Amino acid sequence: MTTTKTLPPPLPETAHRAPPGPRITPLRVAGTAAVLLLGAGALTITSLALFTDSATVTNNVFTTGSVDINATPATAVVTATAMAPGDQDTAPLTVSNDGTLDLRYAVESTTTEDTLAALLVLTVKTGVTTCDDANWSADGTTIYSGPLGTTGTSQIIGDAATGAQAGDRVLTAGNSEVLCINVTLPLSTTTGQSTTTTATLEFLAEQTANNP
Ligand SMILES: [Ca+2]
Repeated sequence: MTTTKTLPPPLPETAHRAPPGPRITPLRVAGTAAVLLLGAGALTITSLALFTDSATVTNNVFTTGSVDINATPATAVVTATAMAPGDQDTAPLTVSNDGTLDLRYAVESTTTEDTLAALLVLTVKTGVTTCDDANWSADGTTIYSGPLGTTGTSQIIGDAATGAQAGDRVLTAGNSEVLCINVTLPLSTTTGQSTTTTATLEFLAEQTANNP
């Protein structure tokens, strides 16, 4: 008796491979990363779960002060036309510290020409009881007496340079003082007929604080 063994057919090629596992795709990688991130987030939330407290300091306010000087009247405090030697004009000028800081000020005068400006005598006084032509010379303290000014600007009172110089005048915040202004064409004048000059007085103020 002849026995014939029939071998089973060979397995197909694919049968030797490991069974298919989860396939790694980009979508699966992203999902894994998201899970890891969620885990880290959970850890952070856990670490904040402590007793804490804080304190604040409010209303730390700073405000700057101001230097504000004004002179009144602001125009034509003294004027004269057709002057003859011996003529004069006199009027009060109020200088005010309208700022919140103490100040010191200086005064400069600039004229439109130099000939008549050199002939006219400007006198500035403080403490004059009656500031008019008839009475200005009777009392008070002279703080300037000299030419009306120059085209190149002349120092009249004090010095506008930073700091305290001789003649600088101090005005505390909110206060004012009256200057008596007189301009005279001296009786001895022999030149300068038919001449006009215009003077501009400039009041220059600076803070006194931290400015010796
Ligand atoms: Ca000064």
